[in-house]
Amino acid sequence: DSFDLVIRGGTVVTASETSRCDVGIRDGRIAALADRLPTGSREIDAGGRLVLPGGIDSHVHIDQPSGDETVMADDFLSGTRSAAAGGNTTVIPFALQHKGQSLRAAVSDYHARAEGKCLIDYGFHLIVSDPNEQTLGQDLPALVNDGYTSFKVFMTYDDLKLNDREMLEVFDVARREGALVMVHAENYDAIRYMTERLERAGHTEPYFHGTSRPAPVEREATHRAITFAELVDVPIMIVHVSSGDAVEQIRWAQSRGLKIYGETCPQYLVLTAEDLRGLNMEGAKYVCSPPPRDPESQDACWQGLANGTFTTYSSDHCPFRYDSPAGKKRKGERTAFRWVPNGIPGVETRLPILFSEGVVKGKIDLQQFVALTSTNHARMYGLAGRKGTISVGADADIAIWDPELRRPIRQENLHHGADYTPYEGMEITGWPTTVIVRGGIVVEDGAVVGQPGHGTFLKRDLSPFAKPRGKTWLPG
Ligand code: DUC
Ligand code: ZN
Ligand code: ZN
Ligand code: ZN
Repeated sequence: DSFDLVIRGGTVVTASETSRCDVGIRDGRIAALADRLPTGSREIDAGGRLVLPGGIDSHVHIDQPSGDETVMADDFLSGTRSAAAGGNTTVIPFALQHKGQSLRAAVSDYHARAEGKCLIDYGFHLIVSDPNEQTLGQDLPALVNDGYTSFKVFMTYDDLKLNDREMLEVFDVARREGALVMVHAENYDAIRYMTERLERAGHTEPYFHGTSRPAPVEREATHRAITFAELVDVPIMIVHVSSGDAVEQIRWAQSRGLKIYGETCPQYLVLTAEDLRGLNMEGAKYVCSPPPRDPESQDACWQGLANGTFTTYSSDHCPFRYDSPAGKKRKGERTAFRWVPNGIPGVETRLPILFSEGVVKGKIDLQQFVALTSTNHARMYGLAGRKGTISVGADADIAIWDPELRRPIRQENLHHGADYTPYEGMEITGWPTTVIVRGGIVVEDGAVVGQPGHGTFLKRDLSPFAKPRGKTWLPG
């Protein structure tokens, strides 16, 4: 009954408390939490450091082809390497269904991409883009049953968007199966109209990406998604919320007793539309959707994190290389913002940014940090009990942090496949130094030492958050 590993003398933080104790690990699980545990086969001195549940990033895109010539900058090796270096022990990327493809084929495809490559544990959300009879009647229910208990729908993008009726149909299946729906809420037609007007006026630089999809575009779609969720009686998660307007919609829905959840991301806390300016195509480095907005929007997102409107804080890691025709810089005539792939890298910088800007600057406390970056993700996405906390019996997924380590974010120090970071030069206080996944050391004193294949696929339980209220407007 000795331990494989003992983490000694650190300050252990969970979503509910902070305490000084040793952590004893055996067979990949946390076996004991107490003062002065007996010696383990291996020991880590965590004196002066924080011992946190490993980060869970429930919104990342890895090795996700988009159907045109763009190529995502991370595969499952570099993506999970980068995630681990940033203090994460689990990621939940997406398995995207292309139109005309069966959902099952999409899932097999992503398993093949991930198999043997991951340094940390992973699950998959589904992206439903073709809600035909096969998808809704058979594949989706079967896959939910197989542990893919959440899926995303898009209200915009030519290749992905669902119309209102399709949204209702998909929501209805989610309610019946107990799955959690994630919604990308932006109004497709409004964006198209704005984009065409901007292009006619010659406004095609990356800066105008933001102008083409201002806050009302997000607010309207958020409200519409909430309305459908109420009609069908299904809980939904509004992902990557960027504006005070959308935060208000979510808060309004919550105050009416609806189960509407929200997620925000680092880019909405520390970037603004001004970052999309820049000579040549430099602004393309910041093109993501929804776009970064203004200081008032940043404040609203911070408030949403502090007051519980948001349940989760994720990266929306969606990396493209900047200096590449397969990435942000397209060749020939296709230099207008409409051709810039949407998405920015951030899985490695998510936690340090929230720690430094949030905890160190007093906007949130350590308990909130752990809840927003780990515990709530586990609860929201069916991993509670196994992941997201430091308690006896849970997987030994741990990040040891040096809360005083101060250094700037530099591309040269990151492990992702992108060739830039939108946060270059940002001063950060507090970095993860050692990361442990199911008892295996994946990052040691800042160096990635984990092995591809150590990360395993996670079948997830139904989310307790996805339980309907029991009040539907649906007939019959
Ligand atoms: N939505 C995402 O969730 N990620 C990247 C781009 C997008 O529109
Ligand atoms: Zn999205
Ligand atoms: Zn995303
Ligand atoms: Zn291993």
